[in-house]
Amino acid sequence: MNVVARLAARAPREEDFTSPLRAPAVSARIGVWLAVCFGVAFLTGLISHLAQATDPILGLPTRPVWGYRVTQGLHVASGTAAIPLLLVKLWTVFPRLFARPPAPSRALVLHALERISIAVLVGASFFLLATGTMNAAQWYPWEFSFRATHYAMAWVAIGALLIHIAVKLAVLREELRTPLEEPDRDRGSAQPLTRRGLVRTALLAAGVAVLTTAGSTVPALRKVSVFGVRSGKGPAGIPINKSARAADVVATALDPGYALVVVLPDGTERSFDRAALLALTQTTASLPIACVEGWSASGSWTGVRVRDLLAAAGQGPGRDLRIESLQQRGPFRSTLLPARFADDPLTLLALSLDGEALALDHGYPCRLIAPNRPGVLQTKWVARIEVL
Ligand SMILES: Nc1nc2c(c(=O)[nH]1)N[C@H]1C(S)=C(S)[C@@H](COP(=O)(O)O)O[C@H]1N2
Ligand SMILES: [Mo]
Repeated sequence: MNVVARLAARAPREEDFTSPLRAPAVSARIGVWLAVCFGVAFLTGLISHLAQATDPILGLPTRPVWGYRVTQGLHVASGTAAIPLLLVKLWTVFPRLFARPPAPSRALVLHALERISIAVLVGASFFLLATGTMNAAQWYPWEFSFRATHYAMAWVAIGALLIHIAVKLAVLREELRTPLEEPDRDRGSAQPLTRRGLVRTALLAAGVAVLTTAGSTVPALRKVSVFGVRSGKGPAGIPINKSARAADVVATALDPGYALVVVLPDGTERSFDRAALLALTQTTASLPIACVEGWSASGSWTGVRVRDLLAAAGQGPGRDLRIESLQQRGPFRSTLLPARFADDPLTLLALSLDGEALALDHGYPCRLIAPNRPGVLQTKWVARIEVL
């Protein structure tokens, strides 16, 4: 016998796994919940990806102001809920790994194709849930671009999921109609957990996973969200992602010679020091910072409307803007502000937060804050605004 044949003879068989909890009726029910979580995560992920598009035509509308806060909160919550569901689902179908393939025939080809689509689905799902969780925890032990890779993998996962659902649709329908408990099940069985109990436990675990993390975005859950990252810490109760020190802007932000430069399309430059910004009409807006990582917090920001600043510099509305930070390095030092955001009455260059001068870590001397815009685009320590 060759090595492969010997190993195959020693490997367990599908029939060797005897737990009555591993029933297709259980897999089907958990699968439905899992599909709901994946569907929500996929759609909200598309919204997030669109919101960060570099083309000003794409991207989100400016209302509702809390839109991205809700969609991104849902994105992270549905991904989090999917983790225990996926683990339980995989446990219920684990013995299928040891099913012996059919003899070479058309059936074998179909079998192989189905197995490959499942391998892709499971691999992509693990990748998405793991990298998403690590991103929410701000841990990037990889070299690739998180956003591009997570996005590409989402298409792989959703494609494999649709194939999987299509292949299993008949079985799924049938199993969802099958009662969870076996009718002849001995009431006094030694098995401590019933199938219904397993499904409930999986859903409960998903609920607990969400409740213990969602406080990062739902203030009412803060006390129970023991795993919530960045909940309510930081000046004015708004967390800090990148500190002034980490961005290496402490000296330039505190420099008494600081002035914001507005560059007009003809190349002329207008400078505004902080006193000049404070002398312009001040507007207050209550707007959230909603980070892609799923945390969010609302603040009362006061400062100059971007459109008022442009008017003071002699520039009318309708133009896309490039916003640049004092920060010299890093992907978030510069962002594009499409015209619809620039012209919006709620888009501010904030000078203060909750009635106090902006903290250095929140972007002093001034930071961008716009409605329904991902946190990653709310540029801090603004140095230069270029009219495009
Ligand atoms: N210049 C600059 N602005 C930035 C960032 C940055 O790294 N550099 N981080 C962004 C991210 S990812 C978020 S979520 C918000 C957080 O703002 P806060 O630290 O004031 O809460 O700032 C954004 N603005
Ligand atoms: Mo962020």
